[in-house]
Amino acid sequence: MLSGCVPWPAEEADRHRRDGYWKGEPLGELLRRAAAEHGDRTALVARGARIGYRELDTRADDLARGLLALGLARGDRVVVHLPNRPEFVLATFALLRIGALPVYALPAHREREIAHLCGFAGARAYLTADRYLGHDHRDTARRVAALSGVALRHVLVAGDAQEFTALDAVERAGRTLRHTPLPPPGPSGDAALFLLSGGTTGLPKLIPRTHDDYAYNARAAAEVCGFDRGTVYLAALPAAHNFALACPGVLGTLAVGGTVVLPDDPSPQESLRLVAEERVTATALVPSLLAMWLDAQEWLPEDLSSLRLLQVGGARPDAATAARVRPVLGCTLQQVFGMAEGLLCLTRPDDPEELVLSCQGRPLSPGDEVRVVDSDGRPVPQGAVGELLTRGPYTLRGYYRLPEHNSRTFTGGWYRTGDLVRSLPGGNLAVEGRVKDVINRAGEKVSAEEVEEHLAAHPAVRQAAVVGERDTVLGERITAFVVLADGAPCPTPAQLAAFLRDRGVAAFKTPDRLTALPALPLTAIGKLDRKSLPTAP
Ligand code: OOB
Repeated sequence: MLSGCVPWPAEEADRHRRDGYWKGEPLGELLRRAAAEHGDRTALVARGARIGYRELDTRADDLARGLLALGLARGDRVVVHLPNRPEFVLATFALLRIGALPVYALPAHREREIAHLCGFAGARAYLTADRYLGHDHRDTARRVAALSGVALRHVLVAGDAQEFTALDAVERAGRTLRHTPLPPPGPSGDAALFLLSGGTTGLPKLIPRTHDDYAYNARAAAEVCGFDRGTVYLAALPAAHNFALACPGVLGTLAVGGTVVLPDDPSPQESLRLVAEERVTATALVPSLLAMWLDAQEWLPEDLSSLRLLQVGGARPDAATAARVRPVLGCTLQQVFGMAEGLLCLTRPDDPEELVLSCQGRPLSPGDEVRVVDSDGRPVPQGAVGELLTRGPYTLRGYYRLPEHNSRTFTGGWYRTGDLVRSLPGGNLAVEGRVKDVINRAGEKVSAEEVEEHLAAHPAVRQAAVVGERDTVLGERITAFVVLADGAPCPTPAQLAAFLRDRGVAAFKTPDRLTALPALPLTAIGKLDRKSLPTAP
């Protein structure tokens, strides 16, 4: 077990194996098995190119050998910062096969987040793309590599690498080494990869997911969603996010021999065009993107007759938007309440429509345990709102290298989700709010504390407080209150956005509203009292 990761207690691990959840298969083998069974079928479609299972499997091995030749080895952490391109999938399997651990950054992250991840994970390598959506990621790489505290040995770039190492050259080098055996896979109970937490604290925390637990996550989600070799899954959300990676997402689709379609850009137009062109059967969206799909489809309809299942999660959709799915898109809605930490709740494809529209689903696994408790940790009566605690075969037992935080967030193996839910008959849950200081902006989780720290660094700002406010388009918007430095003018929205961009912060963390106040409300013991901030008119 990698140091800094928290294992399941031995008896529980035994139980998860006995109950058949953990199969002892390394994640890198998921593709190997699929290639053996579905060799000639199409695994990936991107920019019109099609990659078959056998080819993908061989190329992943080539890249794995190339990475080994570079000096990467078991236990090394590699920050993977790639959009939804074939290289994302190739690099994932290549790293898994050599026992190096991908740390998945989101495409929108910039050098602040990347530097933190590289430093905190002690990453050996940073893997990114040349350009994506107008941003030159090689610039990010240059800035990160120049920072102290980051001990990167390699910067690998998919596409035009300039002064960095080209990923395709690593793969080519690996192709010449086909006679060298790959190292045997490590124990399947070890961490395989790191996902990022939805950000309650300053910067993202790392969530270790083991081979056993993540393979189960992907397989079980694929089963519940009825995925099979006929499934064509469109990765409309970043594959670096748990939802599109393994719920069932890319991994769940590949596990059953289906086809993954990777759009060139995340726009609804491009996605809807691909649904029609590739006969997509399933996809996953956050509610704000769903609303855009619905509008786009009403204005410029595409042939969506192949689409069967539309997963919506990451935030709670409003009832009116959810109700438009069947009439406008002609497919079944599935509500998904999940978290990178583990627990996944889903409505089932054959649930009655009224149920699907009224809750966020029920746990994926019979091995999932949930409790709904009051602020003293006592169970609330059925149907009452309380905080959700959970544990089970694919929910983490601790964040990477954060023992103090872990001692507050986990009790007896139970993970405190920070989400307020109501438990309904049949084990379904309705998400009612949260107790954590996170803003859920269009499904992106933004830590209030992190944005406050950035704002307080602005020369015109003395103090800052950040909250989420309801917003019809975003679900929640980021509202900031600042106390200005003596005589300083309040920054305009454009100035503020430029300031945060220059600091290398992901654009989705920029406040949508900014208001100057003479002072911030404090609690009796002098802490910031976010609840007493003025609310929007
Ligand atoms: C997904 O994962 P994360 O890690 O980005 O965010 C998790 C948090 C949850 O704790 C909850 O606060 C919120 O996002 N959330 C929802 C929700 N789904 C997630 N809140 C209300 N309704 C929902 N349906 O967001 C994620 C991971 C896997 C699958 C789907 C979503």
